[in-house]
Amino acid sequence: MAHKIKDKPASKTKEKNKEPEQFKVVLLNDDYTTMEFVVEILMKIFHKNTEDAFLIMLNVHKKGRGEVGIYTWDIAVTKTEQVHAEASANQFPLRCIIEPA
Ligand code: TYC
Repeated sequence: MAHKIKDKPASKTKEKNKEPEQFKVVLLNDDYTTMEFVVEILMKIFHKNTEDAFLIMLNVHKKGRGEVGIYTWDIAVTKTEQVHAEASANQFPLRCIIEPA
């Protein structure tokens, strides 16, 4: 597999009686993925409305990276894999990464 997602990092805090750990999905800019495709991905996979999807896409385009949402580990991994699968299927290099929230 070309880009295997790393294992969940060890928790720094005791998990007993705590809310589940949260992780950021961070979208990365590139020069080849179309703005339209990024907006579509944000709507389809992250359930953003048209306006929010456009603003997130533009922020990533200008700044190089940007937070898309905060999720539990399993959901963050699933969404990241969905983005990479859709991007590959459409021959775009679009990537996102997972970071502790
Ligand atoms: N930079 C891309 C372009 O100019 C658009 C883009 C935005 C790509 C956000 C990736 O995560 C991204 N076509």
